Amino acid sequence: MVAKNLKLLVATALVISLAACGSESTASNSEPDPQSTGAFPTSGSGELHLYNWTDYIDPAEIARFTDETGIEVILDTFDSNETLLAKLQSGSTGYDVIVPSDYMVQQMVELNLIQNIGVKDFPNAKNIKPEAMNVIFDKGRNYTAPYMYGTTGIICNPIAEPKCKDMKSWHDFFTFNLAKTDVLKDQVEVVSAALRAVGVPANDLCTTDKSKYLAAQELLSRFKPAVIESDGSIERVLGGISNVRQNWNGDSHRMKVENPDLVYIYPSEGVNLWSDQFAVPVGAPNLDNAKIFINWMMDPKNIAKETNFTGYDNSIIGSSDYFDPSLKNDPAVNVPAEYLPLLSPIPNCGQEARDLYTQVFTSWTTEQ
Ligand code: N2P
Repeated sequence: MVAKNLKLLVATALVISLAACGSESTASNSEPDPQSTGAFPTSGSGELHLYNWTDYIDPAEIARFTDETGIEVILDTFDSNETLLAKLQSGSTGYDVIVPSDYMVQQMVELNLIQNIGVKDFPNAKNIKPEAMNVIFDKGRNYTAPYMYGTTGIICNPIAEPKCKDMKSWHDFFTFNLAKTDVLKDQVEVVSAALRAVGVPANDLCTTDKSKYLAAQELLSRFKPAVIESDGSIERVLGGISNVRQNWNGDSHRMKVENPDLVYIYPSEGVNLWSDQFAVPVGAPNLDNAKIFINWMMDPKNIAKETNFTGYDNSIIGSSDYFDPSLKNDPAVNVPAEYLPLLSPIPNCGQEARDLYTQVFTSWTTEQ
């Protein structure tokens, strides 16, 4: 039952991805770069520079990886795909492994920012679930390996703010204007939710119809959250600084473990389903260590520890055998069947729509 739901969730994403791909370009299927071919590295030493989302990897697992491999991990963090992209575009970063989301992978391939490392030939690539193998942003898995995936909904503290219990939709979220409302600092998440709230359907979230963005902008201009921030949500919600928040499901799960009164809401207009990926920037100084790290993370026991830490599901076969029971019992993580039709992949838009997202988000955050 549980496994079936999780499988359905990913399958739903893939079916919709394939259906939605249309004229969007897709990552190429070319052979690995000559410099990255050869036998798989078996032992390590030296360093690995990891650039990851904030609070998105278990420090104890980093330590265990170092014990097992001799590779020291130096961690730096970011708060959005756009921050990650800007960092990579600013020039040589020294990072060996980065963690972009699905839609950003495709942009990074097109911009020649990440390299074809031939993930499909890694020893643990056999553990990737079939439905996560032939993904639209990296067909056949050359550039990326799966890390966590999840959804973006609303977390509500109904004891501290009884009115958030009545929120059924993104429209409610943006118009109730409750005190202590908190929102992601993420242009794709905020603008796509606002577009949904003004009636744009999931399969049209990359529209270039300016009237839709004007409607979203008008809605947003009357929305005054107390906090616009992606990081630190767990502390704010558990500490009573925020009572209602646009939130990722894994962070929501971690909050719910501490405060079972919290409710994760699946807004009726639809919910973004995203998946984060390991990738290696062009020019990474420690390519072998990057491969060893990514392969280590595709071991079911190792990735299960990350799921248990982050609260998000993953796409590695056999890892759910090691999941904490709290994950399987939480509707924020194990999506109830009735909500599955609401999920659609986070939009991977062309440049024109991306620019419109940026315009709406920038003018809204500037006027706050
Ligand atoms: C958790 C990071 C979630 C990543 N702090 C969302 N793509």
